[in-house]
Amino acid sequence: MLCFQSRLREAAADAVKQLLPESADNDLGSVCTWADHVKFHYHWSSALHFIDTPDNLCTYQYNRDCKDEDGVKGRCVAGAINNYTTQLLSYNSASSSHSEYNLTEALLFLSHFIGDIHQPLHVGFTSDRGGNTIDVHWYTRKQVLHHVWDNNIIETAEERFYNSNIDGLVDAIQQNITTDWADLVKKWETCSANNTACPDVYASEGIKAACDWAYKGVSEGSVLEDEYFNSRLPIVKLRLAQGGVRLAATLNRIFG
Ligand code: DCM
Ligand code: DCM
Ligand code: ZN
Repeated sequence: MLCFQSRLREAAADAVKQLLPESADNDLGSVCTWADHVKFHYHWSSALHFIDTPDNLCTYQYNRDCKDEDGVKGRCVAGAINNYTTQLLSYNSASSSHSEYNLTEALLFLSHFIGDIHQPLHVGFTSDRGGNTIDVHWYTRKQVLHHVWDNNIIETAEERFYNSNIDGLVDAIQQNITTDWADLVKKWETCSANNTACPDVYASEGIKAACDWAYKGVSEGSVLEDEYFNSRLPIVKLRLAQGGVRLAATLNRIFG
């Protein structure tokens, strides 16, 4: 999960500084995994990390797909992004010092969920739970496909190309953002008029990427190695970059 704090304008940077817990030492990246740690404690939040879409359709629709197992509306990562964005907008109002919401938690959830919605298999098919029930081998290791996309591709890239250092990968992505992808970045940052957050756009891209790259060519028991790794790593880098850029752009809109 990337949080390009350096892309924040002054107003957003100040608000983030105010809202972050002391222990974060003004580093948004250091708390981006908090939402995963509280899944067990805040049980209601575990359904907010993903969207299940109908098997094999490769499309996403908020009204159809954004609900939990009991059919409660908005209980998915897109709904959560909208909800925490709305909560954080109350920071700007005069009563911000006693908002009815916990805006620190709202910031940590929003930062994490904008990352998650960009992970291809976090917008996946229903029956395989976003690749969680598809057993594969990552080279020689047993793994589920979901974990390959959340962790293994990133970790293998770190080991092979960046001396096992996550900062190396992050720097490479930052570098791409300011050079090769500079024109694209402007498009990533924009959100439709009057909208502060655009999770439906990200979710639609996500299920397309899941179909075109994550699920494609994979079946139960597949052995995934160099061919899969080399062809999918660019997608992983692109989605990490989009997630980071869009988080910063969203925070700039919220606090701007
Ligand atoms: N997940 C998902 N789609 C689902 C269920 C879970 O994308 N239908 C994600 C959330 C976690 C990971 O998969 O990142 C593992 O979930 P769990 O611990 O609930 O099995
Ligand atoms: N991740 C990362 N570096 C790693 C492993 C994972 O940045 N070495 C990120 C990718 C996903 C997130 O962690 O955005 C996985 O989150 P979750 O557990 O919610 O699927
Ligand atoms: Zn998550």
